[in-house]
Amino acid sequence: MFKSIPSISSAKQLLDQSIRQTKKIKIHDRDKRYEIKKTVIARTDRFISTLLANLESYVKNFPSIDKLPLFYQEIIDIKIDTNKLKKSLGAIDWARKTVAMVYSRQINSLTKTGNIEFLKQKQKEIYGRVSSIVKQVDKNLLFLANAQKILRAFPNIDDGPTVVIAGYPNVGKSSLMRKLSTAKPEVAQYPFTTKQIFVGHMQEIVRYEKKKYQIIDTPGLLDRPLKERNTIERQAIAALRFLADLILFIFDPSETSGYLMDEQTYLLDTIKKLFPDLPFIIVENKADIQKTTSGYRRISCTTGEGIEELRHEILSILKKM
Ligand SMILES: Nc1nc2c(ncn2[C@@H]2O[C@H](COP(=O)(O)OP(=O)(O)OP(=O)(O)O)[C@@H](O)[C@H]2O)c(=O)[nH]1
Ligand SMILES: [Mg+2]
Repeated sequence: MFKSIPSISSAKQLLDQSIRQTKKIKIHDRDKRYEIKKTVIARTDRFISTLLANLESYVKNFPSIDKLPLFYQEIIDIKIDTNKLKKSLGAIDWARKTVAMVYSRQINSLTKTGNIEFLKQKQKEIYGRVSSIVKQVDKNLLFLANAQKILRAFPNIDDGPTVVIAGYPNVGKSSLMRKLSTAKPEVAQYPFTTKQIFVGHMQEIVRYEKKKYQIIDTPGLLDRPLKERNTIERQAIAALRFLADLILFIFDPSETSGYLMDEQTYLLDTIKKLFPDLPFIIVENKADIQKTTSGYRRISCTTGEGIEELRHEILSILKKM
């Protein structure tokens, strides 16, 4: 999705890179003075054009945030900060325009003069002014470099039928994802192991035709108001809000997760209120160590109990989407 964004250099790297491009340039002329003049002009030109091409490619290859699917817009705001991202892109564009303007104003004095000392002095002046413009946006370049790394690591999401797994931390969401799909998110015995959403797929052959459904593992949620939620939890809410056609809610009645059933039940009620129009499948995991009489489907990611029946139920709902 965001693979075309180039990696972003710092101001110093950009300037060094652009200078390096000029080093090998040498224009030959029988007249020594002309030779020097043409070489200085060609080098300055290459320095500026390399710089402008880089700055332009940064701005052009960043996606227009407002045109992205809502889920990506929300995740960008959570993980990067949309306002700061827009400001940084604006600053880079300002630098590009300002460099181009400075150069277009100075280029005449380079071409018109016959005085070599003056020419070299002018070239130095242009390099100095341009360098200070680029250095002014160094912090913006740094911000974009970090944003680019985050964006490139984003999973690809399609708009096909999607089930989103939700529940308290440590209840076995990622373990279930590993059972139901080919994706292999990390599983560990502490809360908030999963820090971002993971995308996997479930497949089914219907009359010789392969059908693919999306399954999404999310970070754990605590039962608390949205504004108190941390950036990890907010990603789970964004997945539920923008991607889910079906919510698969997992309880851990063994409470080995560290969370009481009461808390988990409150969370389910909260999520049901947030998404009243979505279908839910509610399961109790860790049936190998705790059995209840609640009547919810019991599964165990450890022994595999109930997993195939659950797969069947998920597919039968997604198939109708
Ligand atoms: N006994 C038992 N343990 C399980 C079962 N499923 C998961 N676990 C264990 O529960 C712990 C948490 O599992 P995860 O799959 O990482 O849980 P999670 O909900 O993804 O956790 P977060 O990503 O932190 O929200 C791990 O130690 C798992 O081995 C199960 O069916 N039975
Ligand atoms: Mg997890």
